[in-house]
Amino acid sequence: MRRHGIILSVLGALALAWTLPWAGEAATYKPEYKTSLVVGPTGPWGEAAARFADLVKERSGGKINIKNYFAGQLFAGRQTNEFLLLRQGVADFAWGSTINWSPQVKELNLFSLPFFFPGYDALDAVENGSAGKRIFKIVEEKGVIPLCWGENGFREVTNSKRPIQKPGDMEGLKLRVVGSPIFIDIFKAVGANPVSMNWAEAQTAFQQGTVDGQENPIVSVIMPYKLWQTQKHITLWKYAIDPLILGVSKTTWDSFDASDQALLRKAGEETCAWQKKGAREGLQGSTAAVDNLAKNGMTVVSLTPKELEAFKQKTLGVYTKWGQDIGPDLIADAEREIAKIAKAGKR
Ligand code: X2X
Repeated sequence: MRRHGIILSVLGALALAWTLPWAGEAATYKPEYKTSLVVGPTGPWGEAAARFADLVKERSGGKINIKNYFAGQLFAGRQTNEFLLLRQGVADFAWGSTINWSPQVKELNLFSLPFFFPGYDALDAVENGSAGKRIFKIVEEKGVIPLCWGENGFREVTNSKRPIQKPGDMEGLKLRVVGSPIFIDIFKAVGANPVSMNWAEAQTAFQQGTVDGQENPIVSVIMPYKLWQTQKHITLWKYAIDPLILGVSKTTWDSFDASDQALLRKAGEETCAWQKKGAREGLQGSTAAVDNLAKNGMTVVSLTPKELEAFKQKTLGVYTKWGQDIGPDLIADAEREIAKIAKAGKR
């Protein structure tokens, strides 16, 4: 009996010795976790990153210290490599645009299908429904843990040459697009001359006038970057939506204990909700954002349903070409959600 007791206590001591380094694992957290962003600190996208870092630092008692690397500092190359950086653990976190991740996660091109999402309700339904959950699962299987959906926004086209009202107005316009192939197809289809370029380089191209235009959301990008300084015309056509995903490298994620994972999830969800609201400010149920563009000297073109249809017709080939890559089931799933929203009289 006594011997038994000794053996047990020896085993107990061994077990304790074994667990001690693990119990002290908090001490082995990295001194700094890196977050990648394509954009700068101004606007809802960049501000959300700062807010998330502050929240996590505060709630973890300073244990999880996130530093934001704005304006593409971490990838020092192509912005469409951001997902790879996460996968390799070069970036621990990213507030990533689904466009930039789409070369690695083909299903994310769903959001770039031209004129597919009629409005915010449809988008929310797809993100929160089974299609969104499937996409998160795919992202996770590829080595990135998605915490929540954020938003860059609906993308509108701007240029320095002329108002765009019909596909013919695109003729000869050199438009900067992201280096994700579906955008080349879309803009060739509507008659423009698309050139892919990183966002950082695009700034110089706008200044020097080596490109005529670009496409990006109003509140998250056009306003913080004051694009009216180089481009006087904007056409509101909501042709594509650009959600963000707050993602964590799986290697980094697995190094956190369960309670810190829960902390990060909760802080992420709260920050994403705040960020989405900010990205829609002045666009949903208000014209404040568009008014602001006009005040800054832009001519604003709104398209009638018939005019929109003319652009839509031009881009039908994009569906044929990209449908297989995105996945017909995923598209059908999203279409069902969008139809439900329309039936409820919303968009
Ligand atoms: O590069 C862009 O256009 C931007 C900022 O919207 C993205 O990162 C997709």
